[in-house]
Amino acid sequence: MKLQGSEIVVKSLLSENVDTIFGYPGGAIMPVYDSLYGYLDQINHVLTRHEQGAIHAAQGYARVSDKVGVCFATSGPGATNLITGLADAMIDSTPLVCITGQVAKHLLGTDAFQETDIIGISTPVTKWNIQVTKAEDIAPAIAKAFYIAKSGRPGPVVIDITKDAQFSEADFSYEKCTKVRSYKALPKVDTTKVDEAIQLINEAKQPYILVGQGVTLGNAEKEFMDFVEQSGIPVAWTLLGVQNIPTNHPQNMGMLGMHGNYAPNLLTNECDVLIAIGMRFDDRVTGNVEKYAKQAKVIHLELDPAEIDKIIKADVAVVGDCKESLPMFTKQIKKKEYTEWYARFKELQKEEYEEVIQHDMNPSTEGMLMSEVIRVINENKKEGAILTVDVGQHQMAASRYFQFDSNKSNVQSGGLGTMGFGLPSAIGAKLGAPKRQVISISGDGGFQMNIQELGTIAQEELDIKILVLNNQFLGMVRQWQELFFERRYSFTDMKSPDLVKLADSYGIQAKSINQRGDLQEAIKEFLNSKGSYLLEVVVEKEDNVFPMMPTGAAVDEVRLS
Ligand SMILES: Cc1ncc(C[n+]2csc(CCOP(=O)(O)OP(=O)(O)O)c2C)c(N)n1
Repeated sequence: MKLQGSEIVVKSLLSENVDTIFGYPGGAIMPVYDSLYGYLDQINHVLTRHEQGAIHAAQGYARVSDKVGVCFATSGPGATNLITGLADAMIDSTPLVCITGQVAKHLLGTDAFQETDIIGISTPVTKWNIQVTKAEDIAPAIAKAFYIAKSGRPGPVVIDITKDAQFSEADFSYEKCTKVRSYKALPKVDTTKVDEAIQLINEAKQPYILVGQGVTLGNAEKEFMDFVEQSGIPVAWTLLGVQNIPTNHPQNMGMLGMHGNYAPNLLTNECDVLIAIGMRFDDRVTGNVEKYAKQAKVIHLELDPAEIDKIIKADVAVVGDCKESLPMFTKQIKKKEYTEWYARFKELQKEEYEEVIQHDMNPSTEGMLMSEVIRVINENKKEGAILTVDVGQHQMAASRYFQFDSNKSNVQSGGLGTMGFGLPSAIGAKLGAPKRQVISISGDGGFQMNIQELGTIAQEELDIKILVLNNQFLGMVRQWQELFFERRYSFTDMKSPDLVKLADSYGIQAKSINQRGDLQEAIKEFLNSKGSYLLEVVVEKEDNVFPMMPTGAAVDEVRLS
C-alpha cells in the first residue's frame, strides 16, 4: 500500500499505540499535521502554547503512564524550543519520541527559512537521533526510535523529517523494532555478583539502601519493596526515587542530598554496606565525593554500565535490570532487626525534628511557610495523587514533606533543575493518568516561565490543581545570596501579575490568600473543586530551606541552620 510520508508518520505512531501527542505546528511539519487531521478519532493532539510546554507535557505523560511521550514541532525555532526538554529528559532518563519537520532536502545546508541543524544541536541531549529524507525510511526510523527510547535506560529520541519526505509516497508496512545491532538494552545479571553482594549484606551490621528512579523506570517497585521488607534494612531516597517507598513506611528514613534529611545524609558516612539501587550518585546527593562513604563497602545495582564507578567506586557492581536482580536478593537475604542502627537514625531524626521540622510544620512566623502549606495539602489530597513541581525552595519543601502513597506519582526535573517544568508537566501527567488527582506546585519565578500553558489547560478543560507559592523572590537563589553572598540580593526580587485575574481571564477558578487563618479552608476548596483551580499562597518572603549541604561540603557536614 503506497502512502504519503506524512501519513506514514501517523500510521506508524498508531502502530506503536500512540493515542496522545503534544505539539505545535508550523511550515515544515504541515503535511504531518494535515495527515493527523484524518485520525483525530484515534489520536488526541494537545496544542500547547510553546514547544517547551509540549515537551515537558510529554515528559509528564511518560513519567506517570510508563508509555513513551510523543511530541511534534516544526523546524528552526520550533525544534530549538525542544532543546531544554530534551536535555531534561536525557538526564532524567525519560522516554520520548520527538518528531520535527525539516526544510526540503534540496534546501539543506543553504540557510533556508527556518532551517536549523537540529540533529547537530540535539546530539548531546538525545539517546539517538536521525534525519529522514525519504518517505520509505520513515516507518523504520519511527520503529527504531520507540525501541531505543523505551528499552534499557530510557531516553529521548529526535526524528527530523524533511518536508519533501513528508510529501512523497512510499510503500507502507510497519514492523516493530526489537533489537538494534551494537546496542544492548538489558545486560544479563551476573549471578556471581549477586552472591557476592548478598554475602556482604548478610555480614553487615549497619547496611543502608539508597534508592533512585531506576526502580521506577524498571517497574520494579514491588520487587524493591519485597527486598526492603525481607531485609529489614533502612532506606533513603534521591529526589526522583521518593515514590518507591511510601512516606510513612517504618523503614523509610527520608531524603538524601543537598536539602535532604539530616540522618540519611550523615549516616551515609557511618553505614558499613551501602546498597545503591537505580541511582547514579549525583553530586547533589554525594556532596564532596572525596569524603563520601569512605568507610563503607559499596554495592551498586544499575542497568547502565556507564554509571558503574563513574562517581563512586563500587566494591560489587550488579549490572542489569533490578526487576530481575532484586528477587534474587530477596530470596537469599537474612532478615535482621538492626535495632542499634535504627536507633542512630531516630536520634538524628529527633534533632532534625526539634531544629527544623517542628518549626516548618507549625511555624511562629507571621507569614505562612511553604512547608505548612504542604502539610495542609497532605491532610486533604486524594489517595494516589500525583505531584508535579517546579524548581527551587518549594520543590525541596514539597519533596521533603509531600506524602507519597503510590508509584509513578512524582514528576519533577531532577538532574537538569529546569524552572518552568512544573506546570506543563502537569498537563501531561493529567492526560497520562486521567483518573488521578494532579497537584502542581510552582514558585512565582518558575510559574512565570511557562505561564502561557494556562491556555492549554483551559482549552483542554483539564482538572489540574495549580498551587503557586509566592515569596516574591527567586527564593532558592535568594537563600544562597543570604547565606553565602552577604545578603546582596542581586536581581532576585520578582513582581508577579495578579494571578487571580490572569486565571480568571482563562476561565480558570482562582483565589489568593496571605493569612494563615484562611489556609485550611482555601486548600479544602482548592482540592475539592471541580476542574482546574489556581491557588496562590503568599508566603513568608525570606524563609530558608534546611537542612542544607553547602557546595563542596561532605554529607556529614549538613547544616540544620
Ligand atoms: C531555567 C532555569 N533558570 C534558572 C535557574 C536557577 N534557579 C534555580 S532555583 C531558582 C529560583 C526559583 O524561584 P521560584 O520559582 O520563585 O521558586 P522558589 O525558590 O521561590 O520556591 C533559580 C533562578 C533554573 N534552575 N532554571
